[in-house]
Amino acid sequence: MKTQELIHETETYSAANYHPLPIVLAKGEGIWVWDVEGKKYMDCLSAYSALNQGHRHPKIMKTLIDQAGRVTLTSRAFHNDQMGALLKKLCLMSGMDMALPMNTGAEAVETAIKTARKWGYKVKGVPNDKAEIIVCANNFHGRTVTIVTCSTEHQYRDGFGPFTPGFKVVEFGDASELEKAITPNTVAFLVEPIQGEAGILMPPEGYLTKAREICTKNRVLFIADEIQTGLGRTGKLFAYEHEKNAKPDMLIIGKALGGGVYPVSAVVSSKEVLGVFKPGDHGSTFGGNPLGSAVARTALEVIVDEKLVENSRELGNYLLNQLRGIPSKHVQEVRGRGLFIGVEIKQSSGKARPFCERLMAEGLLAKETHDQVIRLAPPLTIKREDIDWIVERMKKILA
Ligand code: IF1
Repeated sequence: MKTQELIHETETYSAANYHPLPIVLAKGEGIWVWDVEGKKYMDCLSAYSALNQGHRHPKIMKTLIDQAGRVTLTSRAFHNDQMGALLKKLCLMSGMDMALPMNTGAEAVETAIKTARKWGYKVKGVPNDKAEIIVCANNFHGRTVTIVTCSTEHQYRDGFGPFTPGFKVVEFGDASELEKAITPNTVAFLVEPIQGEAGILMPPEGYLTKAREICTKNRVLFIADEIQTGLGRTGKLFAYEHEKNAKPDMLIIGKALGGGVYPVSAVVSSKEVLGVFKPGDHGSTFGGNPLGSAVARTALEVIVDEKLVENSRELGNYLLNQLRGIPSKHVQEVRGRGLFIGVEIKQSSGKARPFCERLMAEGLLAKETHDQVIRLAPPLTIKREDIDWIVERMKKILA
């Protein structure tokens, strides 16, 4: 079957909750993918940063196959011989004490919300059912009912009520608004260190440090959703490290933790915070399973061994500078950190999607975000000559 037939089949049987570019992928390797017609493309979306290690990284594939030959799923009713080593590595890398493994990002965010509430009642002493969590306007934390409660995007909430009480929204980047929103019942402030879906928005310098300070002063948990920004994407292992003294109380990690093969997510925190859980309080059939745990441990090893964080920082700076040097009347702004880059198209030049379609015709896959922004986020295994390849194509479509 070729492209049109496959798209027709998908559109017939799939709920229409996506509007993909008209391309059907059949193979991936490293930073490259191939469609069913055999045409080769560079993947500059990396499955929304879930493919930081590239497609089918050989070390990760070896772990996947080796572990599949032993045991894949045990449930948490029994211990398995892989989960502990993953969580230990995750804690050592993030400077935390304990982790709680889940599968998808949304589940990890839900877990963080439950943890913060439980901590609020058991440790901080908030009266029952009064816990408040502060989130930011234009956030993206996932798609569950509770998480879309936090969303300020009409479409993400429309038709999905009634919603979960206990959330307050403040402007992203405004620390004084955060401070004013805090009450004695506030248990947490949940934030993306760089807002991804909102269009790769960096907060004003010092915002995270200030937010950390305000949270400490008011005994509010500072929670960073690093599902998209973590594990090297922004040129640091975690994006909060771009600021001084901004270490969160809780880190939410997902996407690239699964090495591009398997959904693995986790909440990582201190003993005081994750220590609130007792057996039976929370769980997941697949969370912490041996196949995912083995894959995730190798996924982390690849990030360290292949210096992907450093590569992201270096080549991200290089790409940012090259893009800024492209003369074009269509570009409003080029911004980003590491290999997490947004090229904002001027309103007067139309939307970003036609630009992404032209990039696709040039063999470069990128997805627009929020109408005006072309997002460039290739696998962190990318090399300098591949960056030059991107720049050539960007020059062509922005001319
Ligand atoms: C979709 C966006 C990216 C996330 C952060 C939690 C989650 C995500 C910071 C939930 C997921 C995704 C999901 C995907 C598109 C995508 C996305 F444009 F919608 F915002 F990446 F930029 N926190 N992000 O970015 O993780 O449950 O999906 O594993 O189509 O919804 P998940």
